Amino acid sequence: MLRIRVLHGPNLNLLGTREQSIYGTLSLDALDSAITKLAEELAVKVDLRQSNSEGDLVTWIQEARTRYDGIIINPAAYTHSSIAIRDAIAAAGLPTIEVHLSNIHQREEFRHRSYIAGVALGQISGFGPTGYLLALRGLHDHLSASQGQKKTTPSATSRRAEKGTR
Ligand code: CA2
Repeated sequence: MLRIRVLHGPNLNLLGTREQSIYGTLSLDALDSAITKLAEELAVKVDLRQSNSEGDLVTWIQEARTRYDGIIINPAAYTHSSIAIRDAIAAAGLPTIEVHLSNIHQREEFRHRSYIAGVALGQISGFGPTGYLLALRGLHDHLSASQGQKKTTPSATSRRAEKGTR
């Protein structure tokens, strides 16, 4: 079973309570329920967490390296400032999808730059809560394809072993 860690950054605990014209009316709990429902359909184990602290996010990304197959993260405002989160994602070496509810490229100039995009498998921005579901499907397909390849494409070492050569 594929395991995916989903991380929500600072202030996303306020979803549905304020700034509804930008971030919509869905609460974080309702968003997590929608993600969990799709994960069940895809037979993916998801672990969902939110923190307002950069350190928590870094720790959870580090932990994911040995316990999960991929990460979905909305780093919220840390997208535009956190080299620590970028470095943690690069060090974890897991396929990671960056999600934003709003289209960050249509908003203020300071939101156009993402420190995360350069180490992410991809970025989804502007689709609201659906963005997380697109990310889950995309990461599921990516991981299934790469795991399938591992099973069907023998490594050079195993090819040599089969042939009895070195
Ligand atoms: O569009 C996104 O998902 C963002 O990551 C959201 C961040 C923002 O700093 C990024 O530029 C884009 C802000 C999250 C704050 O969420 C709130 C939700 C409800 C009420 C207030 C803030």
